[in-house]
Amino acid sequence: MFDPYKVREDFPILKRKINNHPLIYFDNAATSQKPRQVIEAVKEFYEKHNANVHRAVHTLSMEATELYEEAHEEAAKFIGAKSMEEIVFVRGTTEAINLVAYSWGLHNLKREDEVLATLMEHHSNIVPWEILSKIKGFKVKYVDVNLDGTLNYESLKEFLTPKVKLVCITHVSNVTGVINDVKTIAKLAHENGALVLVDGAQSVPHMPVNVQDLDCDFLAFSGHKMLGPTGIGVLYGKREILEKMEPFHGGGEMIREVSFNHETRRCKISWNELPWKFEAGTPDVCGAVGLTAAIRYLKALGMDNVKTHECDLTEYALKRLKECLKVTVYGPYDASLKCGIIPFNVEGFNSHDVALLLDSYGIMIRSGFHCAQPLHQKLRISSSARASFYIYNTREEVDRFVEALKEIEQTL
Ligand code: C6P
Repeated sequence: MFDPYKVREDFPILKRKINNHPLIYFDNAATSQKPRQVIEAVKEFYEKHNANVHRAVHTLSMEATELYEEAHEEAAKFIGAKSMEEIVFVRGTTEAINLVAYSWGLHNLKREDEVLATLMEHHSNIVPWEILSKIKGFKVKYVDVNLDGTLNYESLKEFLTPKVKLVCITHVSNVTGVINDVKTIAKLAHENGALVLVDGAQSVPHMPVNVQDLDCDFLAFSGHKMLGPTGIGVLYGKREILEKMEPFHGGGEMIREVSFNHETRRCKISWNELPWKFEAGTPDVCGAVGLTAAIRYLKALGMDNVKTHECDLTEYALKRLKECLKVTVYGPYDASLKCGIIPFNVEGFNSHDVALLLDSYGIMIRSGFHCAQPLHQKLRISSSARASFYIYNTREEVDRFVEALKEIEQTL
């Protein structure tokens, strides 16, 4: 098991004071902080290796290309993909899901089909499907969620008819932290002839994830939530599915050949091999280098340890929050069912006011509906405050958070 106090030494930002208090960063579900190792990898790339990739034959371009391809290899190993051909670099989870919608959905979904999502999806796993359904005429249906924030598996079985061609499911809810049994869901979906797209934005940074074990067809995640830079993320897809898909964006790098026929005055285009077919234009090379450093950092800690640490903090926080008499916590109280995310409200306060008051104690949390409005509607609340933990958070910080909340409760 790692020592979170030692881990903290790698994160320069954690030395900051905010409003005269030591910074407590509890907004990790929105984005994580970055360790020195990632910051230095990015700096070193720009100082020593910066060039475009897959284009020139000069030394710098070869070095940058090697680093860029190595990042695909690292990401593939991290999630247990069979090869780097299954790893497409995108800007983040949102772009990864849009890629599936337009490269797969646009060409495979018909009017009579259905896409099955759930009421706990982040908007980025709802909106692309609703937009596409307007173009193609298929229906998007939503699996129900129980009042404790867990998925209603009976509702899932009810909705999973042969009309369903794709199941879109978040691995971990960004509001409640609830972990969904995506392995079982993938099995059920496949028995029914549907593909499975897993939104791994809140799982890949926090627990071991193996795509071959889950047997999902697609997995989307963002580098910035797992110690990496913003602007880089991953779409994993099974090779045989990616091979049959049309490209997403058109441009340089994603083609093998564009030949102009002088008689017809048209261009004939053939696509590049995987994964470059889906990576049009100059990619975020530096982001990829930062992602490699982030993955190596997490691997050195061990993803099982990351999960255990967060589970411990969550269990401790849930127990201590019971001392706050005006605080209502949403989602299950059993920390083993979830990752380190705790949504709550304080009686008499708007969630944004709670976040602002906590900020005056140097504590950063998120407030609002966290891009998951249908789930808030299901829980019959318009918004919530949300504390979310990561590898550098400590029980001591949870104590200060609870003490601050107790003082805030007294102000009304
Ligand atoms: N959730 C949060 O505060 P991007 O923005 O593309 O990196 O990730 C989108 C996304 C998709 N799915 C889930 C489950 C997510 O949690 C997120 C991002 C942040 O909860 C920002 S809204």
